[in-house]
Amino acid sequence: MGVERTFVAIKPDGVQRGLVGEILSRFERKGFKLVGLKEIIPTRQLAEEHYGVHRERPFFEGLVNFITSGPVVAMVWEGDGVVLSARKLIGSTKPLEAEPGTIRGDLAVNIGRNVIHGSDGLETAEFEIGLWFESSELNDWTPSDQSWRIEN
Ligand code: DAT
Ligand code: MG
Repeated sequence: MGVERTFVAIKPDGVQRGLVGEILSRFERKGFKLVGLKEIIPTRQLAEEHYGVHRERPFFEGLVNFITSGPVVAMVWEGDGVVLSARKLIGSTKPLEAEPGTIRGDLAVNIGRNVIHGSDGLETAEFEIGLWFESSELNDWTPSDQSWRIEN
């Protein structure tokens, strides 16, 4: 699979509902490494670029209004196969169809308030990380327990 990085964002509903710690801990417990983290209220321009593929969809305006309505917790997570795995942890776009055990399956009901975003592929991840973060905001680091997990 190989080491990857993905962009994950807790949307304004997740922040307003006090779910930041709950969501961060799911990625930590899974075993992924946090390499970037900040809280920002996105500008309209950032939101429109981020959701550019949905520009022609009827929900686009509402989506941009919502994502710019308050603080978003933006993150970059690193690990083996993290792009696809993060999408699995997050669950289906429609929270009522998301499996229990996933973030959306456990914590949301409304498609327009589905708590969290995760990049849908490697190329998207690269684009979104570059859009939301300066490279100086991302940290290369080695968890101190990493060697304990390697048999030698
Ligand atoms: P995902 O966030 O799972 O990648 P997406 O890229 O298809 O889903 O859509 C981006 C966001 O847009 C999604 O998280 C919530 C919103 N959205 C998607 N489809 C919608 C719809 N039919 N009505 C309202 N909001 C929608
Ligand atoms: Mg998407």
